[in-house]
Amino acid sequence: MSEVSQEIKEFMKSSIVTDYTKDIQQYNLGPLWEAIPEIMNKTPKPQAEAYLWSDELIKKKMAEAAEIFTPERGGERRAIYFQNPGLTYRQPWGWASTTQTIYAAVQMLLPGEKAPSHRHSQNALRFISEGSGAYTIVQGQRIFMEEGDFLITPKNLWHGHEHLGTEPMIWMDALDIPTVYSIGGTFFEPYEDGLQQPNIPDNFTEKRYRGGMVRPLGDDKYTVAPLANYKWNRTIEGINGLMEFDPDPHHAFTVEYINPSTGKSANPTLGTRMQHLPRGFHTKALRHTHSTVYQVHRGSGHSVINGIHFDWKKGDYFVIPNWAWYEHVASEDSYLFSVNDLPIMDRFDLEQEQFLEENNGHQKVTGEFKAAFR
Ligand code: 1HN
Repeated sequence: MSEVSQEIKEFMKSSIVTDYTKDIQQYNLGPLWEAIPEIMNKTPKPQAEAYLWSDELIKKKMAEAAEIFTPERGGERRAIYFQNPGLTYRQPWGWASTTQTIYAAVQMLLPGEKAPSHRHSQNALRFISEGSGAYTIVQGQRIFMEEGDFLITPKNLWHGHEHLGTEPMIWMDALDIPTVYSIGGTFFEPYEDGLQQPNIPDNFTEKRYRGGMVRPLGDDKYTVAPLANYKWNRTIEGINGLMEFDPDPHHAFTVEYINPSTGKSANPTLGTRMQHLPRGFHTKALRHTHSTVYQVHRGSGHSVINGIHFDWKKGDYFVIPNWAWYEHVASEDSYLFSVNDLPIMDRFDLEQEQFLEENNGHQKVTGEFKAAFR
């Protein structure tokens, strides 16, 4: 914007302008001259903030929730979601998501519990933090889940869960709820009969893709979930292969989960990655249009996000907002699972990326984040 003269600045503050602004607002009309500086940022200025929720806090609150709620009593899923403090109570619909586009939560299912089937127009995914012996049933296919597995439930597929094992199961959920809500595309339907019964073999898609990069004939046609469960042992194989070569300076050793029929992101609107940072590795800083929610799957270290130091360890969750500078440092061998909205940015052709040049690609640290219950 060009320089505004002192005379114009004073005029804009005069009662002629402020009275007029007030006047038109009575008729549900908005003054663009007030709105422009608020909404036309030179670069993305998200309301979502960098934030971290500690493993201790999540475990404590989940244990309390387990005393109070069951999936039958108090809702369909025992899930606690991450409310970004920058978004809390500011969203027009009165609830806060984790980033502008992503809802992320922790869900716990106890032995013997069932979560009834339903379907919705949001795309969903799960990353398993702890436990085994529970299955999710997606369109009649029981998919057994184990630590480190990544599962997708793209939009409109019936899905429910049941725990046949003996230890609590804890996983991360992520959905594109805020995106679908804000564009007016929300549909939700409970299954009429509780938990859907199986009608195809257990772990069907996982078996069909056991070979990895060989694809069953006919699967070149797009389907939403040709592979529904990306097993940890296959993900780690992919990372171990990369580790035979030099790490990427900004991403170390990172793989993306993809749909084998298209090569695009496993979920249509949510990108997902597993990143390995060897002990002592320090990535160079970058920023990009898309936002990211991380779960520390293994290890410990810290990230610097817009100059603020965030310590993290196994079980913590943290948010990198749109266009925030960030870099990661591992104190131990670490594995970070992450969910991003890059497919949405790509769909709108909004993605941009920058690498920090100065100071050998490292930010100045100006403060430290203190997590609750660390
Ligand atoms: C959902 O279907 C699940 O299937 C988890 O476990 C969280 C949040 C909002 C709407 C649907 C699940 C959800 C959800």
